[in-house]
Amino acid sequence: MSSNSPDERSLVLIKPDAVRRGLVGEVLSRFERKGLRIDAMAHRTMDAALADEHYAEHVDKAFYPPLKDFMTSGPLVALVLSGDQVIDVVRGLVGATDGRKAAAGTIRGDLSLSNRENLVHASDSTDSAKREIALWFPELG
Ligand code: 3AN
Repeated sequence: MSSNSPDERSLVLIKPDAVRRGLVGEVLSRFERKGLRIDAMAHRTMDAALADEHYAEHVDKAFYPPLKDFMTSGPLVALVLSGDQVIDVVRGLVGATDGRKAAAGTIRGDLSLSNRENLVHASDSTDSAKREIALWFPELG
């Protein structure tokens, strides 16, 4: 990205397991210490319709029904983060999907033992970030 391009944005969800376990501050502080900016933040509970839209690419997968139950099971914290190459930077901080396999030093590697209850969602491309930000924070559009 050239120096005069606007910084990227990523949609991040600190999932209900992180809220229940009291890990919101821990997760947020990792993003802040990295130097990323918090452009928006909201305490929300995902309903069924929002889950189906957010996970549109997964709705037909076998793991989706329990994932939907989990994601709608309690409040989460939705964030828009920005910074240089934020999408890849955040995916690196979060770690591999399965917390049992994620590298030590990552959020999932340090704090999750599950591939469903894995604490954080983070956009995986600029297209998904645009779509997800419009879904969660339409006012930023
Ligand atoms: P990531 O969040 O690492 O981008 P995706 O987009 O492949 O992973 O999957 C979305 C979410 O679905 C994951 N964060 C995880 O909670 C859940 N998930 C993915 N794969 C599985 C699986 N095999 N079994 C249970 N849950 C899964």
